[in-house]
Amino acid sequence: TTDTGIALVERDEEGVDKAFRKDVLAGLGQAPKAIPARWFYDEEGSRLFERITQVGEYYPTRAETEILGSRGGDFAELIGPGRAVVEFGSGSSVKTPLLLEAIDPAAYVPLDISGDFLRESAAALGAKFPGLPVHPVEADFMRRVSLPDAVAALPKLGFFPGSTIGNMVPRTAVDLLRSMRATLGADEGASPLLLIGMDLVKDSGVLESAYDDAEGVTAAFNMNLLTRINRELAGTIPADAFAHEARWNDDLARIEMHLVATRDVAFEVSGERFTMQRGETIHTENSHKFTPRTASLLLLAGGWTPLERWTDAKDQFSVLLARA
Ligand code: AVI
Repeated sequence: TTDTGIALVERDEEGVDKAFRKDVLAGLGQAPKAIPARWFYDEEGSRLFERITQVGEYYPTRAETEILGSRGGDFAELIGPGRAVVEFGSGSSVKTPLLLEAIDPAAYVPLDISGDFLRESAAALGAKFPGLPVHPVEADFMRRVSLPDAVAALPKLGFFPGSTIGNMVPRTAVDLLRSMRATLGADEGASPLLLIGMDLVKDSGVLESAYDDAEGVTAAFNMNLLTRINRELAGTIPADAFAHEARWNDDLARIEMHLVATRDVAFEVSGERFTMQRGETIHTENSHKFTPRTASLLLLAGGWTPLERWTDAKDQFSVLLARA
């Protein structure tokens, strides 16, 4: 799997992230080779991802921001004031303020595995909305999370922008949607809502450019995984023997990112030896794209009933509101 998943960091005596080593060794040892996309996001990877969101070809961030910025009236009407907004992943970006401004929430609860991101985004949001109680929770939201007592009695709105759900294979995406229901109290009889961003199927040329921009930022983001492996896992992977590739897999409706060996190579990682033939790839990411029907089906499979759906003016990206 190349899923974006998260787990609390456990290190060995040498400070090596054990899960990273396990995933990389297992992923390089299997055929075809694949490493989970979550390992892109070291400091450099996170910085490169921020740059991706600004390149011309990468439309999702702009399109989703357009939707959130232009549908405030609808959000106010359908969601209403007084909810605790629980954001899955830290929202220091421009997107979260757009939602908070529109619906006048009673509290904001950012959930993130990374305490650093969490504190930064909580502080930024707190400064922007001085009267709003902010309760950051450091947690792995792939599992059910206990929310702070302070928001126990409030109705909840889950917020999961960015089409991050698309980085998961359907089975994992459904598990996450079900965990979100549990985190938001649906199993205790509450009626939470979920506002979620889901990218749309479109012309494969547009999609492939979005994941292979002319400036090479996405290529650098993909290649940075090799740099990270070499640095953190005593790797000897020759970066000059690999090239970035973004391919549209039409059967599975997803963009796949691969690192393609441009010649036969042999290298070591954590003392283990691997060989690759020219043309063989390491599959590093899936980014699933949806149609209105597949988006609805996925939500339904995860225990959520779609209520409303919005797209940007160019019909590139969708934001859906669902109830548990
Ligand atoms: C984080 N995620 C939604 C991005 C996406 O579009 O799948 C990650 C990304 N990978 C390459 N470009 C952006």
